[in-house]
Amino acid sequence: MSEPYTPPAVWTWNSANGGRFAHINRPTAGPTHDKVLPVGRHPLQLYSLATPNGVKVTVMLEELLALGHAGAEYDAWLIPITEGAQFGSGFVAVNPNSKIPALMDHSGAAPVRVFESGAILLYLAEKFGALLPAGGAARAECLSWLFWQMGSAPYLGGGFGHFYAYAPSKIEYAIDRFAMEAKRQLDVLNRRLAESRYLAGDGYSIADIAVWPWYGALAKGQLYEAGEFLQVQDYTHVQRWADEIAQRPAAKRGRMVNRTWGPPETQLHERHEASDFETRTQDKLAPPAA
Ligand SMILES: N[C@@H](CCC(=O)N[C@@H](CS)C(=O)NCC(=O)O)C(=O)O
Repeated sequence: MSEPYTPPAVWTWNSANGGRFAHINRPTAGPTHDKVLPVGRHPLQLYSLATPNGVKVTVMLEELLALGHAGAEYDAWLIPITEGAQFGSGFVAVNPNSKIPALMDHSGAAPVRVFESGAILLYLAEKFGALLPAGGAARAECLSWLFWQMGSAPYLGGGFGHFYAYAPSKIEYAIDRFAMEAKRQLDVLNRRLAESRYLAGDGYSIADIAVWPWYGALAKGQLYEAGEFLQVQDYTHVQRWADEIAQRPAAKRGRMVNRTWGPPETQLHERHEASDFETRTQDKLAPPAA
């Protein structure tokens, strides 16, 4: 890759472009290999990884269980995306877009597939009648913030995060453009949270569950090591909201599920029973101490 760059008449794929995820990126869709997905004993089968998009769904499921919805019991299977597991035939049948999270609901006469984290949150909220206001202005506000997240986070992750943390060279123009947008988005949230305890109003909802794993983590300096660069401490209302959600037991549990990095006590590679949080899978798999 050289600068300045003049695009050719027809784009061609340079599979080794130096980006951190170049080995899994490609310009075509569809499966690369045959792979049947495992199915556990619960009606809800989640295929995911503890990235911010994955954590939305595991926090939601843990919140539903905490509210007493026993039907929200789930098996969470690990999809290691850096190894290309999202391109297996079974996964692509659940999500033709080959990205985590993806959910199968086996509770009805015919299985239902749901992909896109926002669609999964809405599906679960409607299925259990929880964490989404029933109608009127409150529901409209909740859905507005939910869809704000779905539209905004690609600028944060695919824009700012990519060019600040993952691109093979630092391009000032790209970092400037997306740092400005990331700070603008933080300010949008900060102004809303100055006037409202939660995004949709007084009640915690799927809007908070969608936004917290991205912007709560960003505000606490846990994304892209960009806390100082973006001066995240200045967004005091986002800080207050992020700290409050981080204290919720379901948020603490949800962020552990399908997590394979960080301190061992923060990881639960697969989740099949509530008791897995006490006897974590990797503990069972770990060789006995010498
Ligand atoms: N809009 C999607 C985005 C999902 C997404 O980007 N997932 C990433 C991990 S956070 C992924 O699976 N990437 C694998 C790939 O791009 O091959 C959602 O919210 O569900």
